[in-house]
Amino acid sequence: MPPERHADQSAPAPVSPTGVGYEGPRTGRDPRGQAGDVLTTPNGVPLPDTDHSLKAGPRGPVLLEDFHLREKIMHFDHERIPERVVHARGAGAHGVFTAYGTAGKLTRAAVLAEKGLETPVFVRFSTVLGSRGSADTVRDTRGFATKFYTKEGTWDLVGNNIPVFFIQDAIKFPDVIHAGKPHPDREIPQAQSAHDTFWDFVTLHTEATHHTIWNMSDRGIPRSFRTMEGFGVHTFRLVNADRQTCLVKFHWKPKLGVHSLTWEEAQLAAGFDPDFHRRDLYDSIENGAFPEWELGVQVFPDTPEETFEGIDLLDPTKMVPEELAPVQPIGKLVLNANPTNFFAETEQVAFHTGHLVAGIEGTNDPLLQGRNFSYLDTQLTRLGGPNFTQIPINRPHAPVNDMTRDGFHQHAVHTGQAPYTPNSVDDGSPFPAEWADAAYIQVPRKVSGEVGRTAPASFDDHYSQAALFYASLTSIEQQHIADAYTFELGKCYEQSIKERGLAVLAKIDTDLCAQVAAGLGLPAPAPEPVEPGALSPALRQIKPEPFPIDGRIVGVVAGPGADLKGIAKLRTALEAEGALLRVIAPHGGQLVDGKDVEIVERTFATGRSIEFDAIVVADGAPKDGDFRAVTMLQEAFRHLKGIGAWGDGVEVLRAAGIDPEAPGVITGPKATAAMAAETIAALGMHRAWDRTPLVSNNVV
Ligand code: HDD
Repeated sequence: MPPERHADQSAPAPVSPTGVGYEGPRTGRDPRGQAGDVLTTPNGVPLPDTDHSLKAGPRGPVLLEDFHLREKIMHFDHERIPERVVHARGAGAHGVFTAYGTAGKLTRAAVLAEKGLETPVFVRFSTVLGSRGSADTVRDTRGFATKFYTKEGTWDLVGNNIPVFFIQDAIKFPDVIHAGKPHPDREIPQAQSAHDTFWDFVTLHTEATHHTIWNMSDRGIPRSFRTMEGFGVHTFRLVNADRQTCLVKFHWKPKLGVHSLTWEEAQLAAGFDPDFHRRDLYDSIENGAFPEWELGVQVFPDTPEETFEGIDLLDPTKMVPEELAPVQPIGKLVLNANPTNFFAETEQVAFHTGHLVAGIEGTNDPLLQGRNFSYLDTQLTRLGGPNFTQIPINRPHAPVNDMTRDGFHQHAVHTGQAPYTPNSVDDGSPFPAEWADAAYIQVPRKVSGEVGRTAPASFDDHYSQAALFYASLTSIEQQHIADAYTFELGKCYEQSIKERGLAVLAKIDTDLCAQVAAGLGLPAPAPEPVEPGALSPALRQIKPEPFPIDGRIVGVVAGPGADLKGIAKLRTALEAEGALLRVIAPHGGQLVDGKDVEIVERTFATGRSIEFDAIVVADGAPKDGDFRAVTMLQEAFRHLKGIGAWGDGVEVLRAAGIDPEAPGVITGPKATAAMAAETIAALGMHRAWDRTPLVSNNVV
């Protein structure tokens, strides 16, 4: 069930960006407006005027007695709160998690174990390095944080779209972030890893190698939040009703498959639509194309060594290939409602790795243990005090009966006289919970060891899984990695940093190292590749099978005189599959042909290839060679998108230098059902990968 929505949340009126659909000024109450008829102060005092300050005569000085002026400006002056120290840029949505019941043997946490149980959730996706106003499509890791409002209290799964992390011990977190954030003197570059300090750190601190190669892969530039995998990264411990334990790694698998932008698309989007991912999430939910993921677990026996097939489960720079431990589906997440207010929900939501419920525990992963401190601590500055669990978006959906009191922004009016235990004054309440209901009780485990700033020997292997990742990918994905390293190291100024970057690559793959060295114009160091072990094809995101196309967008280039009946036919076929069609024309407004009418949703001025997953030219589209239309088509071709044309639209393709016989180009005399089916098939494959040899290097 979608969460109940206040009137403010109703979808915007269907007015096109070009003004079509506008029916004149609204009459009556706008359902999206604030509730209440009369303007008041924050204290509820009705106001006749909020446009003029109180003055001694029209040209006179403003009077100190203008309470309204002072209150209004005072509040405005304090509207901003500190942005998150990392993951400042994000977008969120409400949804529902439904357990399949398949985890019943593993955990007593009802949220995962109880078949069919629906738990409300709020999810926030983010980039890591950029500020709140930075672009969505930069190369970076993405955050994937889920707050489960379970009946037994709140559980937060604070993950990323990459299964491993840069560091093995939380004590290094300030270092890696200081290196990745903009340089402290000039505060540039914004939201980028392509600069000296980042590469300085990751080439000196080589445990970052594995995460870095994932960032350089297509995972660093997702097509959409909806097409990202999510990972809990750490190993967690599940406890069942019989107090038996197992170790697990959490995986979110997107229904639409894992897909990425091309590098050129990512760069174009950062300029043409810096809100690219945020918009996609919002629009797809408004369009009813609800983003969906399956939650799965890799399950490992809880042995004293805490290893699986030789892989140290406490090392967050290591993953476990799915071929060794398949991901077992345990539930489904559907995001079905946008926030009502960005600040109140997306900005104020506070996640915490220590928010665990009965049946789910952490492990001794030193990165996780440090996080368990940081996520509480950071909210004190960000949300201004210790009572942030009382902010509406953070409120548990379980009864709260704690003994914390007072503090800044205390909203509860606590009753009783004895916020301590044991007590007799309040009849001894609250009473300790039964084991079956309670969390934060460890299944007894022995702890021993010499105190020291140390790490296990297995943490010294920094390269084998980076080599495994690279070796497991398709040659197209490998090429993208080589291009990304060449770009990023090429942006560094220090020669020694580039050389160290190559020395790291020499351990991952000889050919990769040689390619990057050639791109940098430096000699390749002597190869010393480590053994990658058995390959893991599950790591590939280019797959042979098609994925659903919900929310994918096809742009149709048209204009006065275009075949509107053909456009309508194509739209019907696409909408039946959950995709959308947008008409692109030289000017805004409508295209009319007798009774047929098409609303122009993008003009040659406002449209750009990046927002379309395929572009089709209609019969009768303009043939004046408008460079904007030509650019759009050429970009779509370069980015391996589905391209189509019917009737004399094919001439427009030819004039743009596009060979109608090229792979992934769909043409025909009319907009037939067969043509629509081919377009749908092309969208399902995400890109026409076999066109790759025809397009120039370093852009896709
Ligand atoms: Fe973190 C935010 C994910 C390591 C300290 N982190 C934050 C968010 C995500 C992650 C998704 C954004 C939450 C939101 O949307 O509000 N972080 C991770 C993952 C990590 C990781 C997957 C490694 C596996 N983080 C990590 C370490 C530390 C932190 C080692 C500190 C020792 N992270 C923070 C933080 C943030 C945060 C400073 C900033 C804002 C916030 O927590 O609420 O506490």
